[in-house]
Amino acid sequence: MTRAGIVTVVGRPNAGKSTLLNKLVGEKLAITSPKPQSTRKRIVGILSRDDAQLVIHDTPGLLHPRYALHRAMRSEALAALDDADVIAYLVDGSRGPVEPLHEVAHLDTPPRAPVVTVVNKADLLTADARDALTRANPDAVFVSATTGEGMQALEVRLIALLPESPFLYDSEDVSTQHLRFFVEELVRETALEQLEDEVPYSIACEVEEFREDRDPMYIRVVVFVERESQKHIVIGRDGERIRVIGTEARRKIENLVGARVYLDLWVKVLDNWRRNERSLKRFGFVIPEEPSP
Ligand SMILES: Nc1nc2c(ncn2[C@@H]2O[C@H](COP(=O)(O)OP(=O)(O)O)[C@@H](O)[C@H]2O)c(=O)[nH]1
Ligand SMILES: [Mg+2]
Repeated sequence: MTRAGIVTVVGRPNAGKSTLLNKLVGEKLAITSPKPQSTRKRIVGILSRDDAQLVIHDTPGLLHPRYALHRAMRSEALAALDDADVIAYLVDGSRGPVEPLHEVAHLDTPPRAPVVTVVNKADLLTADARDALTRANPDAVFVSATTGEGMQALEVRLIALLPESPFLYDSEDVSTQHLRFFVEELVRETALEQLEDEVPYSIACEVEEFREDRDPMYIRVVVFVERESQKHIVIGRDGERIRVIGTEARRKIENLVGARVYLDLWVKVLDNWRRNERSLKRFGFVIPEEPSP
């Protein structure tokens, strides 16, 4: 008898959802950042054990939507909640008491799937803080997605709640998403690391050409920004900043694909794309009909 199903990880921005996905799967699939809202689309990672397969869906943080991109991100997180067989509700333990999921997600009805409350960043907790959280949340699992503390216990809890089912994917698979998507994400993560203020949030990346048959592999990525002034910032004086982004991103991509890569980066302006539904659709975002509350 095997168990298999979807484990959806939800929570506020910066709780450590993407770090947790990477730790569970043992691969760097999802980009992570101290800057909030780094995850915009669902990321799927697959963890296969002898008798269980967890198809883990990492989601954008639950936040109050302020513009069209946020609405798409929130609707993606809510859709992932709907798809879940088990929900891992991740909270940052260092930020005080655990708020109920339905409040954080503004849900009218409780989710269908069972919820496991996961208190993350246990490595930052004093003994007293941990005691208080344990008393208030006796069923919570304490983990640290960075040190790996509590991962085993979490896995056991999640597997016990999965339905009996044959494996949904080959046990060798680590994701259902294409290499191109991960390449775009790695370039975006690197841009996030190298840029400050509002610019990181204005970045979107799109693979234009992907030639696996060449050595080195040829990959052209367009880095979109929202305004001309941001383009100058991303390129930097004498092209210095885009060169640093390119070098760093290429290293990460080479790690992922296990081959030499020639990364060709172009910076273009797509006016106010975060607020423009047509641009968002072009980047593969699904905009809900009605603005969410
Ligand atoms: N100290 C500590 N930091 C963590 C832990 N998990 C995540 N972080 C950090 O929290 C920040 C946000 O992580 P990320 O996974 O991007 O959060 P997400 O927005 O929920 O996906 C990053 O700087 C992570 O390195 C943890 O267990 N302990
Ligand atoms: Mg994330």
